[in-house]
Order: sequence, then C-alpha cells, then structure tokens
Amino acid sequence: MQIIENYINGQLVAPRAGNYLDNVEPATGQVYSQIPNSCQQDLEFAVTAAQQAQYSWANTSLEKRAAILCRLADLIDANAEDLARAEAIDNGKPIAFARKVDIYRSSANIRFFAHAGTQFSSESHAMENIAINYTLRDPIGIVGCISPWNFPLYLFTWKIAPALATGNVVIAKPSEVTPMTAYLFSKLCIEAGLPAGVLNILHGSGASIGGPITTHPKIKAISFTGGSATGAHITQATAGMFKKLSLELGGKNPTLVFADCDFEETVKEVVRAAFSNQGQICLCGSRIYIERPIYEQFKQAFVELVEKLKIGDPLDEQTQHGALVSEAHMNKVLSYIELAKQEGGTILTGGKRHQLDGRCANGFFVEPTVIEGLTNQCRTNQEEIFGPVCSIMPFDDEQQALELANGTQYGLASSVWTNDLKRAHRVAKQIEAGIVWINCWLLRDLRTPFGGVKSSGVGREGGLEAMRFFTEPKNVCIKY
Ligand code: TXE
Repeated sequence: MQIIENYINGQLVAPRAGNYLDNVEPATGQVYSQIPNSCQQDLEFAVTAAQQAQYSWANTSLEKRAAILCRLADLIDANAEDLARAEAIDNGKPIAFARKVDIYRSSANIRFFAHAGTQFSSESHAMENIAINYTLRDPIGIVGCISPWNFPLYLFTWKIAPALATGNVVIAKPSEVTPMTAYLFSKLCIEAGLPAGVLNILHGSGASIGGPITTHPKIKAISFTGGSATGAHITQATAGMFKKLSLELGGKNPTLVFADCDFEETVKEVVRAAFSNQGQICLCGSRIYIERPIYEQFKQAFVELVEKLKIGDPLDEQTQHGALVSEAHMNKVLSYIELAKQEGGTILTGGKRHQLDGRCANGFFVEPTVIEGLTNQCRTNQEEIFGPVCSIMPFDDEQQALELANGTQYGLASSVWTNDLKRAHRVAKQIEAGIVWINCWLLRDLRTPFGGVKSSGVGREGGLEAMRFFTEPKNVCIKY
C-alpha cells in the first residue's frame, strides 16, 4: 500500500497529526493508497516555509524562475508514461486519454506560464504635459490553489504555474479523491531544484485542510476550481477578509446544432463534447439542442455513435470510456438518471451501471446515457450532473435556441454548429457564457480568457488574466 506524503519546505513529510484517508482505485473499487488528511498544524508549517521563501523567490530573476519551471515541464515529459498510468489508476480515466490530454497539458501549462513570466509587462498612462503614470505588478505573496478531481494534474498545474511564474509562493491542495499525480509531481519539484518553501502541497479533505487554507489570514488570494456550492461556501467563509478570489465553478453547457452544420463532423464532435472524460468536464455539452428539420436524423446517428464507445479497464489502450471517479459520484449520476425518468424522459441508450469482468468487476462504470423528452426547466436539464449523461431536445428557430441555451443559472461554455457565418457571430454574441466554440469543442489556446458567468464563477484564468490575478497592481504617478 503506497503512502502519500505532503510536500512542505522542499521535503516529503507525514501529516503532523498522523491522520490518513483511504484512496480508492475507481476501476476496481479497492483501496490502493493512503493520503494525509492534513490539518491546521500542517498548514502553519507550510505557511512558515512559504514566508521564508517569499522574498527570495519574488526577487529571483525572471530568467531563473522560467528555467526552473521549464525544467519541471521537461521532467513531466520525461515521466509522462508513469504519470499517465498513475492518473488512469487514480481517476478511472482511459490511459490513452490521460496521456494525450492530462499529462500533455500539464507540462504545456508549466512551460506556457514559464515563458509568459518573461514576457509579462505592465501599462503606463501619459497625461499630456502633466504627468506619467506607470503600473507596478508585484507578486501577491502567499497564495492558495485548490483543484478538483476531474483533471488532477492538468488543473493543479494550470493554477500553480502562473502563481509561481509571477513570483508568488504557493500552498496548493489537490482533490483528496485524486491525490496521486500531485504527489508524484512534488518529487519532480525536488528533482527540478525548486527552492524549498516556494510550493507546498498539502493533501486532505475540503473540511480538514481546504477550508483552513481559504481562511488563513496570511494567504492573500485563492484560486479555486470545483463545484458551485463549494465556491459559494468559500465566498462566505472569506467574506470580510478582502482576499482576491478566482472561482472556476460548474457548468451545464448548451450545444446548439443548426440544420446547416457539417452533419457527420458535428455528430462526432458532439459525442466527444458530451462524453469525454466520462462527462466529467465542466465544459462538457450536456444539453444538446438540435434544429427540428434534422432532429430525427441527428438523434439516430448520435445514439449509434454513442453506442460504439468502448467501455473498459482504464489501463486498456483501447478503452474510450472509463470509470467514474468514486462510488459516491457514480451513485449521484445514477440517481439523476432515475430522476430523468420520473421527469418524463425517455432513455435512448445507456441508463445503467456497467458491469465488467475480472479486475474491474467492482468498478464504478456507468453507460453513456442519452435522454430525450425532457423540458428545459426540469432538474435534469438545470443541475450539473457531471457524468456521462446528456439530454437532447429539438428547437425551431435561432431565437428559441438562444432562450433554451440561456435558460439555466450556469454560464461557462457553449458550442454552436452551423455554416452560416452571420448566425455564428449573432449567436456567439448573445449566449450567456464565458466561452463559445463555433464548429469545435475544447479547442484551447492557453492565452485566451477562461472562466464563466452567472453561477459558473467569478474571474478568468488563462494567459494575461491569470498573470494579472496573481499580481497586485500599484500605480505610480510622476508629475512632470
Ligand atoms: O467538488 P468540490 P467535488 C462539480 C461537479 C461535482 C461537484 C462536486 O458537479 O459533482 O462539483 O465535486 C476542495 N473549502 N465539479 O465534491 O467539493 C476539495 O477538497 C476549501 C465541477 O469534488 O467543490 C477539492 O480539492 N476547499 C468542477 C476541491 O475543493 C474545499 C470539477 C473541489 O471539490 C472545501 C469538480 C472547502 N469548504 C467538481 N470543500 C469543475 N468546474 O471543473 C471542498 N474543497
């Protein structure tokens, strides 16, 4: 049984109070490692280490910081196979997907922000013949990064990389459900020569260590990705403390398919948008609206393709659809399928837990599920299920499509499938979402703003947005 350790002050250490949580492999249902359930004592140790490292890291040259971060990115690449395997075991996602998406993006995140750090500049504002203002952008100091289980190393690095590149010292907490790759990453930090205390990784539950990180008075900014309920909790818990908050929360994203789309390509991509990572992506398109003239034809082709997805052991290279992350999450997803039936939905395909043989006989597998016949207002179409469940519905015109798309509390991402250029622009402008993909899905340029509106969050990540979040602007005004 592998025992995971915290990473504090440049060293791997056991939790001070000696408390551990079980870590389960979703594909087998078996406990396979133990993780520290850190508490306030561990946090104080980490904050002290971070404070000691703060001045020196903030004053390390941009070039040197970038070199260390690039070394870390190279080490991820050099260990990509082990990391992909660890991610597949820990999360239940197919290994081919973990390799191509999770681990590839983890090193890309770090390399991207290493370079961004050397290119980042601040503004100046001249006032005719009166004065000049220039803006200094200093690191905030100690910042907290809290990440979820759906893309464990990918989202972990997406947060810590801009924080470190801009000269902050970091206390990071990966999800307690998927701690393994962050633990392996801490070993790579030691190998890369990241100075002690610059990054500290504390493992444990939200209640035991997540909450204390968010409310610690010395931690001045929190970058969080997770559920909207947790985001609301963090907002309340930190009210009056005047911390900077970046909250990337849930989604219930619309997919709008117009009759003039490229039919085959659209069917293929809409399946990918709904079911990638077993539907456990905040960007997944789970409400699919199809223009009525092609509704029946699209439905048939869509269901046919969904039924071809190969469900299997995440460690099998051929697997396209792995296990859900935990038993509790599987039960939540299955309960939504029952709810959909009560709400009048018809299951077109899927709808059940999937039974595999051998090693995966007790795994948390759920069939990719397509539902029709639901109203837009029902809970199935309003609440984030975060699993392999989507709902399809017809629409009659562009106006109705927009009303349906905008008819939820969420506003993270959306995709629009059409060959009508003017319509694409019109719809993109009117959709209430932080991200609109036209004739594509999850095509990511790391320079673009990433985040949502309404209950999907506050603030943006990515590119300059992240660099600005992790720095404090100070205006200096000089009179001529
Ligand atoms: O998320 P949580 P969970 C959604 C999705 C999913 C639901 C719950 O709908 O079903 O959220 O998933 C830490 N203070 N998303 O339970 O609880 C926690 O330990 C500080 C969408 O995993 O929000 C973990 O590290 N931190 C999402 C992180 O917050 C706390 C991805 C996220 O956990 C905390 C994942 C607290 N009080 C789930 N409580 C997306 N948008 O990508 C928990 N945490």
